[in-house]
Amino acid sequence: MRNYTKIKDIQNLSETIKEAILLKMNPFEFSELGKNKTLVMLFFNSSLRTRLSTEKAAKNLGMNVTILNVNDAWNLEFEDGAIMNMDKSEHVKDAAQVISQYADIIAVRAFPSLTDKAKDESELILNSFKKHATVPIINMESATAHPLQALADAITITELTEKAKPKVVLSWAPHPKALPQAVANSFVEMMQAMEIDLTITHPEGYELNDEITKDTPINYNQEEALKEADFVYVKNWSSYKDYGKVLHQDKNWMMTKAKLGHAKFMHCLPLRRNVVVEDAVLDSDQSVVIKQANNRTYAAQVVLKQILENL
Ligand code: AN0
Ligand code: CP
Repeated sequence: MRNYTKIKDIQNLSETIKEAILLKMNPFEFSELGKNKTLVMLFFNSSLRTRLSTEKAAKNLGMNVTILNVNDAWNLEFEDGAIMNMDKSEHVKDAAQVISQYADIIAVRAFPSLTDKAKDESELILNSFKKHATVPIINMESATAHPLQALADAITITELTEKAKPKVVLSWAPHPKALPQAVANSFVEMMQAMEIDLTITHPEGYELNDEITKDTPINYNQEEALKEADFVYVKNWSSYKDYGKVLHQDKNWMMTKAKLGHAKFMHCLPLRRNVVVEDAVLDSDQSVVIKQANNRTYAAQVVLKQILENL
């Protein structure tokens, strides 16, 4: 693997999931592979899981890790040809090349604006690093995708399913703030690439990009969609059509124990308790959110391993 900016960068998904599960059983087996190699992680936004699990994964492979909260550095310009006489002190063209002098792999977290759809869809920040850095790039959640989360989710479902083709439902949840579509997008793409019977349920107006959902069934009736589900993945996202808007926060869409039935409950975290999902679900054995969070390490580790092997 050269870069991991999108799910399609995975050459063989089922083999990669198997490899991640093996790494989980023996995390230090390749502790020489990353020796004297450095991962630089750049954060334009907050993180708990991605930051800690990716650092842990890199260290399991023997790598050195340097983390930069980009707000602490110089304010970056991304526009080509900009006359930089305002507040931006350094161009990404220079910064990306400089960071490449210190890093063997660069990982980037950069959320969308949720105000400028075209700019967000151009993935300006992630793609600027991809263009100007001279080392591989890993996406730690960009404007439109969160492929490390989706890989951890794929590992989790693979570990926990007893069926050849489990039914998975992606169910929208209310949230007071406008959140990205990134987690939902990557989850849908990942489920489409697996032997999964996927249904999406959300209120009208919250349709995701149809270039991503393609022919995946969308049911506006949550109760109907949830019937016979083996896994229910709950996530809020803001409107894609009315870009970045919170159209409403209909409390009826919160996940409850009654609605969940016998399914396992999934969420990428962080989440707001008793807004997105009631305590009774999260505190029950049906919740697998902590397993998902644990698998973030092995998702990151298998990606780093495959990139290191290709350096
Ligand atoms: C972010 C999101 O929804 O994309 C990060 C999730 C991993 N969530 C929040 O900002 C609360
Ligand atoms: N799930 C996830 O990516 O969490 P963080 O935002 O805490 O990294």
